[in-house]
Amino acid sequence: MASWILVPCLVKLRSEFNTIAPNRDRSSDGSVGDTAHQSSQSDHNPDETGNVPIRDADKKNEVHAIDVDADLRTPGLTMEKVVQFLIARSKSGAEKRLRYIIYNRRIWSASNGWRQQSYTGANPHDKHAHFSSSYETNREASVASWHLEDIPVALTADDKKWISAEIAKQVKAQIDDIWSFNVGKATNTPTQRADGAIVTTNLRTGAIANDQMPKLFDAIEQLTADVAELKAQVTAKS
Ligand SMILES: [Ca+2]
Ligand SMILES: [Ca+2]
Ligand SMILES: [Zn+2]
Repeated sequence: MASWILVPCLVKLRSEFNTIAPNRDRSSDGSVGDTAHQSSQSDHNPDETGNVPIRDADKKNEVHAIDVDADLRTPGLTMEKVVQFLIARSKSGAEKRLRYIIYNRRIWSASNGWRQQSYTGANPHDKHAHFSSSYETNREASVASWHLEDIPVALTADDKKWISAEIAKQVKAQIDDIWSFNVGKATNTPTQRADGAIVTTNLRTGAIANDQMPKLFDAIEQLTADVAELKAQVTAKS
């Protein structure tokens, strides 16, 4: 049995790395064990034909580990962040598909409550992170989301510049609408555009009637809502 497959849960994990870091360096990526791995016990070895720590319930020749290059080439996103995110989810019990993670001279294992321990193996794992999966049929087969897209990524200087400019632009547009008394445009319905014209005239002549003031408040509320939505977008990005 020469052929092997990578367990689906790790195929999914790798594809999520590709989604959050499309330009990541892949030169230290790996799945199936090389000759060096084959001589020793490793989750990188196909489990029905190679030396692995666990005998599973099926006869599928599966590899239960991937190495992911640590260089994600994505501003604000580091392998450390991804590793800590997966450890936190595993620790909380939300994620059960991993057995252990090795990264940058440290190892975290399910069997040890995901406590950090120093890793003293020959390879320091500073160029890649190693993810070993469960050998339980349901877990290894699960392609449910790993939620890597939820990892908070710091805003770059360019992001911040863009957001500031965008906020300034939108606020200015709304204030222009209000200060040019184009209340109808700010609230953007035909009736209100018509009402807005009346308000405009009356404001200019200083003869605004009380029942027209709510239109102005509507416009201001719209401005507040737009700014709140922008803030939400900024929060989602930060
Ligand atoms: Ca198997
Ligand atoms: Ca299996
Ligand atoms: Zn590895």
